[in-house]
Amino acid sequence: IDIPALFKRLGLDTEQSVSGTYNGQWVQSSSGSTIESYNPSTGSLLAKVQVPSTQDVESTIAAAKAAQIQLRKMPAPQRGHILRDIRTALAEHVDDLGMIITLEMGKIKSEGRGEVVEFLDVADIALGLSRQIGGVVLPSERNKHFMGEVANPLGVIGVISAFNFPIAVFGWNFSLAFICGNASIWKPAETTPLCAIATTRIITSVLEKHGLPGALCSLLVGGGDIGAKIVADPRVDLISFTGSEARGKDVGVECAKQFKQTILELGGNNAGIVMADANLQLALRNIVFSALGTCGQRCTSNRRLFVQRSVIDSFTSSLVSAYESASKRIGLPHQDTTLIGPLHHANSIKSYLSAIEDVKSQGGKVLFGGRLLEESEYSDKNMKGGNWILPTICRFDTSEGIDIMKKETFAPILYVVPFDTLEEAIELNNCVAQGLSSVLYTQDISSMFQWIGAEGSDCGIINVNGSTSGAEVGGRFGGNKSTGWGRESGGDAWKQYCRWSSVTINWSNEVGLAQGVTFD
Ligand code: UN1
Repeated sequence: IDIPALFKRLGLDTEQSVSGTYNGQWVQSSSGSTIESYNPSTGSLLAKVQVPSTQDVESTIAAAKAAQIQLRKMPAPQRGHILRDIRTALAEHVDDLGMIITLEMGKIKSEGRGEVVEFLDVADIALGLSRQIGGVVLPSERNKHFMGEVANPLGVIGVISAFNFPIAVFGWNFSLAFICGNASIWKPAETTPLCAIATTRIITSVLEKHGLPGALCSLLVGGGDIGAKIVADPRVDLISFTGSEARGKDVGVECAKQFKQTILELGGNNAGIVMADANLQLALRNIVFSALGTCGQRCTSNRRLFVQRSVIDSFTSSLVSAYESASKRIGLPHQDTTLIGPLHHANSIKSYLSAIEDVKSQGGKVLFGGRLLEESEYSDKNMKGGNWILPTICRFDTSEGIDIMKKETFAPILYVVPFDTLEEAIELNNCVAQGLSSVLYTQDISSMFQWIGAEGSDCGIINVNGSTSGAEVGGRFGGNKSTGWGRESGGDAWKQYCRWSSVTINWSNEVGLAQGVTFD
């Protein structure tokens, strides 16, 4: 990658420390502290970004609030037109934005670009919705009374996003929040600030061209302490948080104390179930994608795999062969031939290695991987200094009492376990705290319907013969149980960004009381 040229095209001037605060203007912070962005593939420093001071946070929230008061006056279809221009500007930079994701997060080129496309796709949905958001008109039981619902803007939306989808998840929230008439304040992961700065630059230049305040798309780059300030501030009306269950719990509790709305997208511990009657080749291809894609660092990555006993041995050996060939394509993520990039952070290596230790001490067998990639195995000398590991398959004979399988480890570790009946496999799918995504491989129609029904998967996302990851934007995205219950992206997720009111208008000259009450 020609990094200086890429930075230049995205307006990133990284000669000195870069501002990480945008609130209508890029603020040179007086905090004196910076965070550093590293390339996970090489370990090299990409940029230093200034962390906002308490005063910067304060002025940013105030600016977002003032900007929202201006936006809420604008009819939603006009907001849609502006979003269309934002979409066009982002689409013009789709390859460069994809590449900055590849550079800073470490996902492969096709997945980096795909993530930007995910933003564009949600912008398409939001543009259409800008002419459709609203409530229903209801029949009143009273004479000459009108009843209905109105969806007004909610206010200021705090979006706290994770490193693994450093642009798309903000894009989902921003697009819907914007057409619903809200301002957003984005606190990205502290390890992916450049993705956020580049995206903010593009969006705000369009807002400004339309004479709107850039603070409608405010940015505060920093760590958990900055996020906590946004969460604690009463001027922020909704927090959309993506991250760990532990952090999510703190966010949820703080918001509950203030009766503040939340969208939480927390841990996933996603399972696949392979029935003996499945198209096994199709299952294999899908599992390889969902277990290895983004190097196992999607919330939707396939982590647990239950295989019917009669086919488990042959299926597992095909899986091991597939991992062997995929591992020959571990490499720098911007190269076309690469399938598997690095782990995003050096800390992820620690959790990967400690999970492998737990697998061994809890009776699991490592069938493939389970170690760091050695320097002699690097396909490019520039990989030195990066976070390189081998994707891993572990086999357990039972999942009972295996604590490591209850936990989401953000790395490509797949646990394979046998089962006998579909009911047992569904029970295994549902027995963890998390409930994000799931998939069943079968060709049997009754199994499919059982899987999607009341006695089936308890996850927010249910697939058949597809993969746990790679959901389309049209569906509501999110999970149940400890994943957090919130929904983003498609379906009726937009409703969460509105202030809903039931409206009754008496257009007669009589007092009309409901429920047959008289009060004369
Ligand atoms: C995430 O991992 O937080 O379904 C989002 C998927 C993507 C989004 C993942 N469309 O894998």
